[in-house]
Amino acid sequence: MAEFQEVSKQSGVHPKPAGLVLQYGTAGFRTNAEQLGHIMFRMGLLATLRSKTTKATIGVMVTASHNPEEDNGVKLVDPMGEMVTPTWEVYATQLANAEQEDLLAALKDIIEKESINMSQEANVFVGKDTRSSSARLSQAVLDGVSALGGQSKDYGLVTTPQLHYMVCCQNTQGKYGEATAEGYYKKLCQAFIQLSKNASNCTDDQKHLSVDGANGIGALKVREMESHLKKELHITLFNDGSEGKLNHQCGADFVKVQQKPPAGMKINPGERCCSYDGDADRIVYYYSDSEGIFHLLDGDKVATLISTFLKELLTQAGLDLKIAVVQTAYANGSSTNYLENTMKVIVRCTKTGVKHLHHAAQEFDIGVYFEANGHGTVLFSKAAEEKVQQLAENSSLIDEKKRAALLLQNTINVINQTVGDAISDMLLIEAILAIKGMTIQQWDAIYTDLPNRQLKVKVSDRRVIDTTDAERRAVSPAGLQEAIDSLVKKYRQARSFVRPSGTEDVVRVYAEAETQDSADDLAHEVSLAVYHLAGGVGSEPKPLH
Ligand code: 16G
Ligand code: MG
Repeated sequence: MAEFQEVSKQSGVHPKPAGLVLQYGTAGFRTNAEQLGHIMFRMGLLATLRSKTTKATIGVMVTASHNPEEDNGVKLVDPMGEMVTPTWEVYATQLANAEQEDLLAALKDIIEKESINMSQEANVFVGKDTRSSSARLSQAVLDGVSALGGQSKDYGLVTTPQLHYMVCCQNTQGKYGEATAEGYYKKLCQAFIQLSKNASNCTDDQKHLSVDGANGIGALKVREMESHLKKELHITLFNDGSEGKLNHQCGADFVKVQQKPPAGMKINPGERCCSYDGDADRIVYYYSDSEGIFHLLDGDKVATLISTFLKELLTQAGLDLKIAVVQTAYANGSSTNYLENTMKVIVRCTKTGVKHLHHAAQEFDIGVYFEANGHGTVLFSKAAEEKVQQLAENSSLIDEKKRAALLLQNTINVINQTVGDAISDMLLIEAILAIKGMTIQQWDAIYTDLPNRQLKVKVSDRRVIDTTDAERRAVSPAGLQEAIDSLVKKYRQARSFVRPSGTEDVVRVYAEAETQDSADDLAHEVSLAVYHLAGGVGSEPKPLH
């Protein structure tokens, strides 16, 4: 067929190394950048098909998030700015792994299965992070789109959530916002400034925030946004990419995993600091106290702050909307306990990975979802947005109700509802702290995290571990869950679970308990159980102490 001639020709420019097999993981393909040329070209093809079948614009983001600079990756964005639907993740893997001579057959197979009308027009938005390989790889995506006759728009350097935002704006005909960087900054910053007007007596000190940009795209974009903030927030930017290496000893992942401040950042005691990850879809906060002790406020603390704020506003506005917090098994037990028993909000637990949390959050009027690692946002249902809007426009309201309705309206506008967004989350958090007149120490004191430990165990095939109950219980291999249960019983306030990683060839072990020593011991003992019952390779896991 003539329409595939260009595909054949161009695919020769981006050949697949024979035998190479890659999976569309939890959040797309991710590996060393040298291996990704063919993947990018093929994801350009796939996005074009997805666009034809949805009759909407599709996004393709070239990034490997918090991974090292040498890696790269790609994720597909569906019409409303959400992650691509699971059936198409399967197509992505099939297309990516078809040997060079089988590519057209694999492509035609998808066209047939989805009954795609090839004369339908296609539009694809492409974005990339700051990695040195990203320019070449995003060009390969663009080649894929044009090989199938699709139209593309290259947004160049953008954060992952910015690309999600653009896709949603485009497919809602501008109802969600204007599909430009300028439109994004204007919408978020205007809402932030409106929110900030409700902060009384905010001093310059309280308006100050230190940001670790992970030497990545988030740093560039926060700088671009600064003029829109009209001095309502004073940002000191560290790790802005001018010297350091992307994600190297900095960024949200480093800070969360190492539980220490990033390199390259000057921290004064008590000062509010935050870190983005390499594509700015995750954020964590932290501070150092007067004794120099480091305190991390992770995604669970963020979810608690935001949901407390929203719940108070709903009460003040007299709105009866169902609010829930969605977490994963990694959420600290103290956060779940506080949310359920003190705040009395509905809490849901899903499997790891943003798509699962996002999906669960959609079931409520207001769904606040955060992974402990800092990835999350707030979703408002159409009905909830309308109710808030009506209330905000109601001129006969008494002051307190009106104020609450307007705060809710601006919260809806400041938060990027398409996906977790470090910049947007930061603006909402900063506004809430200012409005509540709360210091980071007071925020941290809402509840105290249970000490916890995460470990990795190498096994010969991590697929032998199968889990249920949102990854909180192992159903295979036989005996593993029983072993974990009896180990957990030895410690107070203890909990532990294991799951195969979706991004690395390891089994992850999580344990929490009343003291750090107990959490460490439990994590080690559970690692040993995994090693012995699930085919551990290499030497036996060593105790931490
Ligand atoms: C991906 C996910 C993240 C999840 C992590 C788990 C997205 C955008 N990212 O980075 O949400 O926490 O994988 O990794 O969904 P793991 O399976 O290796 O533990
Ligand atoms: Mg990321």
